[in-house]
Parts: sequence; C-alpha cells; structure tokens
Amino acid sequence: MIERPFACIVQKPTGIPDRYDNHIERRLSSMTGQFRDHQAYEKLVQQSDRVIYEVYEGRRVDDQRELAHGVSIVKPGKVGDEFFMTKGHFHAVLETAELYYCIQGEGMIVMENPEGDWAAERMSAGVVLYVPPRWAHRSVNTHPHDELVVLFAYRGDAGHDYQSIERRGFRKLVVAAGERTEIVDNPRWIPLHQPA
Ligand code: S6P
Ligand code: ZN
Repeated sequence: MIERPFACIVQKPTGIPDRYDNHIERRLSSMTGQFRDHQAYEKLVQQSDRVIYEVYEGRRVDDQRELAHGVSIVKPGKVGDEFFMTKGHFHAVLETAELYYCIQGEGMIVMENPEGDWAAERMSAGVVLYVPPRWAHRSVNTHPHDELVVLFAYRGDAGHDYQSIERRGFRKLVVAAGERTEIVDNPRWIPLHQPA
C-alpha cells in the first residue's frame, strides 16, 4: 500500500516527472512485426536502434485499491509512412479501464476491443481520454518534431497482455499522407475471436 499522499510535477518541456520509481525505454528493435513496412523497419533498426518511447512510472503496487500511474513520452518519427507508436496492450485483467491526460504534443490513441470494434481519438494538450474496460490501447505520435507526453492512471493490479497485439497487431494503423494523418486498415490483422 502507498501509505502517504504525495504530489509531483511533470516538468516542462521534458515531460519528465520530478519523482518516479521506474523508467522504461523502448527501442525500435522491440517492435518487430508491428510496423507495416518491414523493409523500412529493418533498415532503421540497423541504422540506429533508437528509443521510440519512454515511460516514467510512479510506484506500482499490484493491488486493486491502488492506481498505477505515470507519464509516457512517445518520440516523433516514422517507419516508412507510419508514425512512431507504443506497443499497445489489453490489460491482463481485461475488465479494467484507464484514464489518459495529454500534457503536450499531438497524436492519437488507437483502441479496439476483443470483438474487433475500434476507435481512435486525437490527443493534444488538455485532452482527457477515458479508455473503458476491455479496450486495448496504443499511443501514436503524429507530430513531425514534438514529443507526445501523456499522463496515465489505471487499476494497480490490471497488468498487461502484450501478446495478443504482438500476434496480430491493431486493426487500424496511423500513417502520414502528405501533411495529413490517415487511419488505415492493418493488412495483417485478424479478429481475436474468429467466428466458429
Ligand atoms: C499502461 C498504460 C501506459 C503504457 C505506455 C506504454 O497500462 O497504458 O502507461 O504502458 O503508454 O505503452 P505500452 O503498450 O508499451 O505499455
Ligand atoms: Zn494500459
């Protein structure tokens, strides 16, 4: 249990909280199979295996009374025409929700449920997004230069199911079409629950 109230400040312009317990860095090489242009992906990984997002977590307590919380920072960049993004996941306890608050940057949260229903919401400074129980979620940075900085909070014991997304990807991808951002079908997506 976290016994005492505490406050922290998300520092600007870095987006790094002035107190945190855990810092996670995810590099391009941890995203094998997720970007649709495999050649562009391999080339970029070989050129330089960049950190494409980071997470600063507050103390995580595996307890349903607590809120796991922190800040995720997705870097600007693209693989081919597809924007840098997080791995994305369902919660291991599927029936748990999450709240996002965009602190700075521009992007999109792409979501879907096990039945294959999907949604995407634009994020910019000040946007609050409620991700209901059962919806997988992925953050995508659509800005050409700025980082996407998002505060998150979810039930302490929710955990992460990364495997389902690693196997089949999200139903929708976010790509650049000139100056515009487009949401397109993921050619390798298959429904989680195939009809019998
Ligand atoms: C956790 C929450 C976020 C993500 C972060 C990184 O439930 O949704 O903190 O962990 O955006 O994404 P991912 O998919 O690598 O955990
Ligand atoms: Zn989550």
